[in-house]
Amino acid sequence: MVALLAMECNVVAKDAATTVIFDTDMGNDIDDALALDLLYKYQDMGRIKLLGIMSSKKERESAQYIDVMSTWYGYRKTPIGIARDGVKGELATNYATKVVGMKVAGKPMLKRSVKDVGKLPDAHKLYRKLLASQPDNSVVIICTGFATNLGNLLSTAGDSYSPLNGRDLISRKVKQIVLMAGRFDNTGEAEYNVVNDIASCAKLFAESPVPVVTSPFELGLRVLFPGECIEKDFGWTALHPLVLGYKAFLKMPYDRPTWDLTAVLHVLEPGRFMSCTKPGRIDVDEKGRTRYTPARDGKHSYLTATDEQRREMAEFFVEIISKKPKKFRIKD
Ligand SMILES: [Ca+2]
Repeated sequence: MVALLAMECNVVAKDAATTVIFDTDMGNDIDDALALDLLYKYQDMGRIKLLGIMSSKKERESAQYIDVMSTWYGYRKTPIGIARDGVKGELATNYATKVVGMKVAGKPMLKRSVKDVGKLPDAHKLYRKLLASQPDNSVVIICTGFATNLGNLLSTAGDSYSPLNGRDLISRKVKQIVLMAGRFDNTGEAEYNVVNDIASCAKLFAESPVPVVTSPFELGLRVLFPGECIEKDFGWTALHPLVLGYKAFLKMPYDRPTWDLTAVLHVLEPGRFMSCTKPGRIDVDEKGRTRYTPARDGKHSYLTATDEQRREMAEFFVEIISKKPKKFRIKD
């Protein structure tokens, strides 16, 4: 008889670069851009390899802004996938659209590498291509937007990249899926990422063959990134897509919850700032509300932090994000 293994929460080895795919609704909230900064800083340190970035938004400016960010950080070849059936975002606060539209003397203010984002591959196809190319049980997927692309991936059939269907390909190649999604604070409210694509999120929790860990709404809500950092710590650059985005998102100065950053941090620094609940099952109801039930053989858990850990996390985010990327340190 084979004993059931307890669900591993902190799956990332600290001595080797972890391979990561980042799936984001870039443009809806500035925390996605802050989270991508963390990923590129850890790639600078050789701690992760960012295999690809997927946008779950309908607006093409989301992918354009991702391309601008990747180019600025020196990673212009990072593959980008788009959701042709993506969720339509809110336009008034969309910093991605504002930043990619910024011009100097009639030309885009920030360099980009992708000529036509409309020709980028579908995210679920790019997932298949990237996953098929990796060693078994090696990839961590972080999704800080809607589960649209992962839902689509789960529904794919075998193709030229792999004979495996989406579910079996995830089972073979992915170690863990980490989300920013849901809430477990007994308010009866649904969380934004879930409620914007309830069907895909419910499908992901119901069908994922690998462990799913989520950072819930109430965790990032209480760890604020300070607007003061944006105002004071970036005197070394006039053209920073993250700084421009932060300033374009809401009226300055403002502090912002770090929802998406906490999900990324769990992968970058496993066990250091947050704990996981015991294994359980997370269900999504028809209104997008999430419910967690402990279960010994469950594949789901969510992240929690003490007051002290939240303070440490907030300081750590400022320390990493205010650092110059490697590309700029070399020039000094
Ligand atoms: Ca997000």
